Amino acid sequence: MPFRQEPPRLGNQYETDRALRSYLRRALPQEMLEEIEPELLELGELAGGELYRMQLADRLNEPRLTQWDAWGERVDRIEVSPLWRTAERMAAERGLVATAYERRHGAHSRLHQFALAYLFTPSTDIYSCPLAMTDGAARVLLTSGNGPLIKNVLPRLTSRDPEEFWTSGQWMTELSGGSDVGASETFARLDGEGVWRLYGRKWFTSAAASQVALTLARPEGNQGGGRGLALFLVETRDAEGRPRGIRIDRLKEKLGTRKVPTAELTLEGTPAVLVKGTADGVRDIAPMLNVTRLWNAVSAAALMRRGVALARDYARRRTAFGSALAEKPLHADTLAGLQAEAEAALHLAFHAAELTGREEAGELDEEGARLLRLLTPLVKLTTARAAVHVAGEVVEAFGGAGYVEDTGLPVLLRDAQVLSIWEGTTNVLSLDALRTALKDEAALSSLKAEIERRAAAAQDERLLPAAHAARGAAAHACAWLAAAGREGQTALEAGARRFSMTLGRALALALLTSHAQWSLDEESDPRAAAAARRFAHSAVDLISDHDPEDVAALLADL
Ligand code: MFK
Repeated sequence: MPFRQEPPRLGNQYETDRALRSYLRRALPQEMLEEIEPELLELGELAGGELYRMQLADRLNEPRLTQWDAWGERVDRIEVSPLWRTAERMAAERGLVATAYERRHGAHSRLHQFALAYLFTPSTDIYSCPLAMTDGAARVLLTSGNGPLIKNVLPRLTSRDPEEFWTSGQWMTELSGGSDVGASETFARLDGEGVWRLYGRKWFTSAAASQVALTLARPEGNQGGGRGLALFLVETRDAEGRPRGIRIDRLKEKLGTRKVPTAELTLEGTPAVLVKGTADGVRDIAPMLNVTRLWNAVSAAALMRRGVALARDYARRRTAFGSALAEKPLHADTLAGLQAEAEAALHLAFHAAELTGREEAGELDEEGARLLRLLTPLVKLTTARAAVHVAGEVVEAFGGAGYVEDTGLPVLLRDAQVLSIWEGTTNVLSLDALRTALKDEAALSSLKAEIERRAAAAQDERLLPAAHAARGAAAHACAWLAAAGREGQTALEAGARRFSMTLGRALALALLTSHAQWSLDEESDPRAAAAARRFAHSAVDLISDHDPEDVAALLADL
């Protein structure tokens, strides 16, 4: 028989996810889990079967922009890939956004929703992007108090009927800056009929095929910076499907997320509705940022899980030097490190989801809400960085096959890379976390206390060093903040990423440790403890200071 290599295969992505199932068993009331499990099993089956096969078959399809029709009419139509069309329908029917707003399970509804999203995301080519933004827009509208928008638009965003369901874009980035949103140049003018009209260019608008979008513009006469911007809602098309004062200049040629129709737009008097006031738009859109950052974290955990599932399966099917890769000590050791990273990300992302759900259900006190404000950027940046690392290792675990497009593997790395860029880069979010920690000492103290409380749950002797490492890293980060604060702003900013990553990874370790104790006690399962021990040895405490002269020397030419 000539040599024949079997491709990697996926099983039911819920059934085979020990870490997710164990987490949900702990976090959810038993009767709720029993109620939602059939849905999770069904989606897990689709994600590992039909949807995954469709995804492989859909590999070469990309969104298409048609700017003109045959008769010279400007139409700017975007056609998305077949898998995206399926994903849109499924997402509505399965309540990928709606679940969080129907609140059938009160504070636990967010966990229900994100368990679905975690299963759905890796098999639907980043359709999670429009869903994240739709969820963020729904949250913004709900908190805005804008009666007409809550009455007319919110039900669309949270509908389970594919014919009714609308997605929302989030148009913030301009040529002048993706991070420095306050530098936006788009302006808003009231026309003679009292309608706001927007003029300007939006340089990076993800999922431009959405029916509505939230965007920022400066009402004429307003001050510069973020304070002078106002938040608007735009309905993108008229009843005939023509763009409403919007020109789609082109689709972006991106490294990854190539199924996402990310566009450059020119707003040419686009009619828009004020969501809240005529200023403070950055503050008004912030709830959307926090929701999309949470989606980002869940997506990061989900994509890591997908990569590791494929690599683990392949290791059993691939033979080299006389035995399966899974039997090779070094290969097994490498995969074990990736599994621990993926489990850490799962706990971190779902911890933030848990708090978000409690906040929305009115169960979080003032202290909890401030903790969540600090936690959200930390969770986003920590999981995104880990996802890029894990995706790189996953591709490598396949050798040359991981580098070849028609295996469907390189896309894992390309798509993972976006997670640390959009919705706030690692550095921008590190600075956001630093500012929040400095402004709100109580939030940092709450986070440290949370890490200590989770670590203290570990009683098993073999978990104690991991618990100790989590507490030590958190204490080190807090001590560094105090010392750098005495040195001044330059020292604080230069160390902000190490500070944030240390807090994020320390919290992940503490969560893993406390869950591991629960799993030992309640499930007699030693595997979560193995993940905690492994993660404890994977660069949790990153605090260090570097001489600014060394930094300058390293960046000096010649
Ligand atoms: C797979 C799923 C992924 C999801 C899909 C994503 C696709 C989307 C593609 C994109 O759109 S990428 C574009 C994303 N862009 C960003 O995320 C912007 C990154 N930059 C920042 O986050 C900056 O920190 C920020 C723009 C917010 C800074 O702007 P400013 O003008 O310097 O604002 P400032 O002074 O920091 O904040 C203004 C107010 O908002 C303050 O409140 P007050 O007015 O009461 O003082 C802040 O406290 C508040 N604020 C800012 N960020 C907040 C927040 N409040 C709550 N949560 C936050 N995150």
